[in-house]
Amino acid sequence: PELDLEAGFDRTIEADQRIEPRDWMPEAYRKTLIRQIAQHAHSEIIGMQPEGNWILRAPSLRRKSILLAKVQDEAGHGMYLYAAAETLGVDREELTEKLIDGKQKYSSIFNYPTLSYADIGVIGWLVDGAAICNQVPLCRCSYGPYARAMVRICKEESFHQRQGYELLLAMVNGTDRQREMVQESVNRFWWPSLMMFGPPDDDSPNSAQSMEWGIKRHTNDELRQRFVDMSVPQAEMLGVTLPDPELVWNEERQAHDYGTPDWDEFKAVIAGSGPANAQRIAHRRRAHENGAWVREAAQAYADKRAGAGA
Ligand code: FAQ
Repeated sequence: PELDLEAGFDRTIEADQRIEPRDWMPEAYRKTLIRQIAQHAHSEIIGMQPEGNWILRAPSLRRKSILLAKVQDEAGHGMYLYAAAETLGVDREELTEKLIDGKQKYSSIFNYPTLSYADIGVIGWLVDGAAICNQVPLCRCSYGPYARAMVRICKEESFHQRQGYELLLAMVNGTDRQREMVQESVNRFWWPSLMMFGPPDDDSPNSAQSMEWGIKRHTNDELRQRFVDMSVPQAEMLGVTLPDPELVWNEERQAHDYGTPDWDEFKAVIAGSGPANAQRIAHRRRAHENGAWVREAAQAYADKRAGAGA
């Protein structure tokens, strides 16, 4: 019977249809999805911190309400994604524990500090831009609940990218000092944004299997290339320079050649020693501990209702 089930799973993948929570799936497929969705959910939640850092210092009421809305959206994305992970038989409490114990990863990008308000624009433009490039193909992921969560998330990410670009347009049309702030921020965020796509293909242990299963639809390097090609004309519009002397249009490939990200830095950051790793996890742990009373109260209420119903 296991063989029949496996053949059924293979047929569903082959036909490019969706696997749903109650369907049989290989344990390794389940494990890979839990790993990727949990990492994605944690990224949304930890990703609230770098921008949240500027809410109280936004330069106007308008900027503040935009930023508040964006950061709240990230919380929502984290919630959908934890819910998608829960359909695979794990629970959110367990995933949160793994995050704050450093046993599950979150995106490398959120381990860099936000040093000026220009960073809010650059994160929207480059970080949300990279997220969209990576996530639009995930709307066709073979696992139904993850694919469906991605549809709404991608729509909201598009709004995030536009708000970032709009902020940058305002700044580059402002004073020399504002233009310098934008360039300085682009210099810091460009390379870490390229690293969001993961290690190069020849050093990406999960890609081949995830592509076979229709979880990933493109390799890390394919999506990174797409992002570079998309960002170059946007940088020109803003009048900023991308900090890569090797960045040049390649007529033959009909794509840009670009330099090599510092993969040693990437490895250090995902191993936990990036500029802000310790601070991000400590903050998340504190928030989790301070929220214990809410979880206890919700549990007590649920128990009371269950008791009343019995
Ligand atoms: N950071 O074999 P691969 C957002 C790990 S967007 C940290 O290539 P895979 C929106 C990888 O987990 C950011 N770790 O792995 C937002 C694996 O380690 P493991 C979140 C990374 O899974 C914007 C190892 O390296 N988006 O949050 C990274 O096939 C603004 C080997 O790598 C997603 O998570 C990295 N950059 O491909 C929020 C998208 N790259 O687990 C707030 C969904 C790789 O074996 C503000 N995820 N690793 O110990 C994916 O598409 C994939 O998981 C990849 C990695 C492409 C990230």
